[in-house]
Amino acid sequence: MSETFDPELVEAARKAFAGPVGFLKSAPSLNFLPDMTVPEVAFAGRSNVGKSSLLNALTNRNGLARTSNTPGRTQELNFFDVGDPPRFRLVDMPGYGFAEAPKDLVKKWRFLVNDFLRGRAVLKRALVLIDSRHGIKPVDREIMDMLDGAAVSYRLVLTKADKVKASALAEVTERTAAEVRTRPAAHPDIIPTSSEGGLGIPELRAAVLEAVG
Ligand SMILES: Nc1nc2c(ncn2[C@@H]2O[C@H](COP(=O)(O)OP(=O)(O)O)[C@@H](O)[C@H]2O)c(=O)[nH]1
Ligand SMILES: [Mg+2]
Repeated sequence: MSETFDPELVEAARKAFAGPVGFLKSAPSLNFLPDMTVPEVAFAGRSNVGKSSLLNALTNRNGLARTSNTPGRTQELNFFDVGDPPRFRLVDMPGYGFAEAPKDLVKKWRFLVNDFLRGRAVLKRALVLIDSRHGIKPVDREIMDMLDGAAVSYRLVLTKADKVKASALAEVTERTAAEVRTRPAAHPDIIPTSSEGGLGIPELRAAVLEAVG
């Protein structure tokens, strides 16, 4: 179940992420998407799952993606270029599942994400972030349904692994893997990560590079 990545791929990925990384643009609607010039990998997850922290850990830059304790309510797609000239692009998708979200905001999120997933030819993979303490929640199943429906291949990534004991991490990893086995577009292996401790970060970089390869 735990996956081993080719050391050469891991090293190539380390180098790719060590180079220039920059914020490209923010798209509040599909009219503002950047041109489809390079392959993309999108990051999805519930608000507060640790998405911004993970983007920062991957790129080794503290302030690249904003991190905070307050669940973000901005419904935007944020694009980051990796490499100069850009070799690939990371897409920070709007968080979902925050409490007291007004219905029209949820609806807007659903249309924006669904249209993006269905229309983005350069989108190679999505990474769906799951909090190690909570496992897959119903709102995560909704985004997985959208990904399966749009035939966008995706991987599940556990976040905040440092917050649970090793035994609990093994258990949630197993449980998560068991659930995605039935999903057509999901990769069978789960990557446990910690943005604080660095667990799984080299592997996640490798998974990104593999997808945009
Ligand atoms: N212990 C721990 N805390 C984390 C980790 N990743 C994120 N956090 C914390 O979780 C909160 C939400 O993180 P953030 O990256 O803003 O989540 P986002 O809403 O998904 O972008 C912040 O207080 C982070 O410091 C992690 O790997 N370990
Ligand atoms: Mg964030």
